[in-house]
Amino acid sequence: MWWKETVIYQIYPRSFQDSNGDGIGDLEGIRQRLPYLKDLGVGAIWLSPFYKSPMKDFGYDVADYCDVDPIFGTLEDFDRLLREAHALGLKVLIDLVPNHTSDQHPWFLESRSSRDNPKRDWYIWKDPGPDGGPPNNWQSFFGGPAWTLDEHTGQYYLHQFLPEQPDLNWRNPAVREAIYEAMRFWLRRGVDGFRVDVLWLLAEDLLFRDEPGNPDWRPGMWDRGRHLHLFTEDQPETYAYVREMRYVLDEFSQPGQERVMVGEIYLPYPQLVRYYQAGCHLPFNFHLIFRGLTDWRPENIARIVEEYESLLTPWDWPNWVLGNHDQPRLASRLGEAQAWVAAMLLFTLRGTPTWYYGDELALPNGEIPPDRIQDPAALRQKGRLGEHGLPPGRDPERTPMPWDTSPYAGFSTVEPWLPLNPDWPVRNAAAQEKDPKSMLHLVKHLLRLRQDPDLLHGRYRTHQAANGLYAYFRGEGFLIALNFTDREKALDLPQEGRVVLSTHLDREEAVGNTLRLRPDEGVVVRLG
Ligand code: TEU
Ligand code: CA
Repeated sequence: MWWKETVIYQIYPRSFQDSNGDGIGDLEGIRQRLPYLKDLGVGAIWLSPFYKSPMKDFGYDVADYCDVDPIFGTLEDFDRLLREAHALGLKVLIDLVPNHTSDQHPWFLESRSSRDNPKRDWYIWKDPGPDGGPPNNWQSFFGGPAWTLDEHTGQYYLHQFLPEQPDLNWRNPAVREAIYEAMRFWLRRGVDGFRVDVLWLLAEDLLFRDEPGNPDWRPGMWDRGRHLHLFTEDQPETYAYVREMRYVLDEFSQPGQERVMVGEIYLPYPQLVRYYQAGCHLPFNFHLIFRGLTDWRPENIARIVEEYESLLTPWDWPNWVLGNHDQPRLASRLGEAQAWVAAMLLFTLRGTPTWYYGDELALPNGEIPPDRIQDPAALRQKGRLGEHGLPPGRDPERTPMPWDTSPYAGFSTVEPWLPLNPDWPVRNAAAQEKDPKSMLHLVKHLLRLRQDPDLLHGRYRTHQAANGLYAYFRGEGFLIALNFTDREKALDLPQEGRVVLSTHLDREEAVGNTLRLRPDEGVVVRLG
């Protein structure tokens, strides 16, 4: 099945390629860069939202599920992009944002117009609490209460994110059918599936109970962390909604042409894997992001991999992620040398990897002057979403793709919406293309190598996870050895083999019973 053998490349449309000189990336820009993606060797692209939107959360506030925002182009531009991607053999996933709409969506404008409007029940309205304040203690992801009072009708509406992103009422079958119709609109156009935004937040507790306090919360942490989310996350009803979405996808699926659902789900493994059973093809596994990159040691990474592998049934296909538009850049979290090692890890684990645009250049976090901050999450709450010592908000990981040394790095002809990485004159795709020892070339080599059936489908088995070294087998044919340190290491091999790829891109050679690894080196060994 294609989605088990592909690599998904995430594009943040605002930041990939501007084609009309307004400093903001667009669909036509992405189309022009398809050859780059084909040459890189990825098999699918996922586009973050490009729907009509007031852009309060840069497209995650949708005002029309069935149209393209003029900033990004037109429906014709989309169709052309899809057609050309398919002609190159690239699948296209788009971002579905079913949990909430924009407050400017016609559904919400109707819903808020009066208490007896037929669309009132499409959103979640509640009377004020006994003290006249919000109905309960639920907090938004972006700071402050998850409730905003609508003066005109005297009730509060729920929003897990910005007040400009009211939550839809998923218990209402008419709401569900409206979202499924939007899915069909894009499936008929030919999209290969959806990355579904905040899939684990679709339902909330029907009794609207207060959430219990989080004993680990300290002042200065994000508001959302004040409570344990027993009533706003991962409610049992959600599984039924996931199943219904899967039925919609299956209406349009044929063998070899499955339309797939990739679910954004930040949950511990035991809860995460239940989404497989509900029908989600790939519930995003973010554990390397939130437990791995924060504690980058072989013992820890091996535990993250083994726990996951042990919970999957033969029907569940694994997947791995190292970065996205909500998380600091990989290269800034690990340092460039270990980012290369992490790339080798991601592309040689069992399962479908998702790669964030620019990470193939080891793009660092952008430096955002205070007067150029764009991310609403950063503007609403100081510090980062829950983490310490990291840059404010999500702009640093959303800076424009540096293509070459022409003005504005070939991204645009004017100053881009976010600043380029300061080192763009040397760190750009064209420069790395010319340098056979660049990270770009490492990624290309890894993507070609992983076409081998053992790397695609062979089972995973840990060989060693100690002393700064992490080594594992894939199938019968491969051993991957990763040096997490900046010191030389040696590893005993169970059998002889051949180094077929080093992260240093400078050796291919036979190895006997001892494998020597240089500082920050990872290697793929073909056994036998
Ligand atoms: O993200 C949901 C989400 O949980 C993150 O914003 C989370 O708060 C952050 O990763 C913590 O570091 C999705 C989208 O990916 C995000 O861009 C949107 O802002 C959000 O939903 C609302 O649609
Ligand atoms: Ca543009």
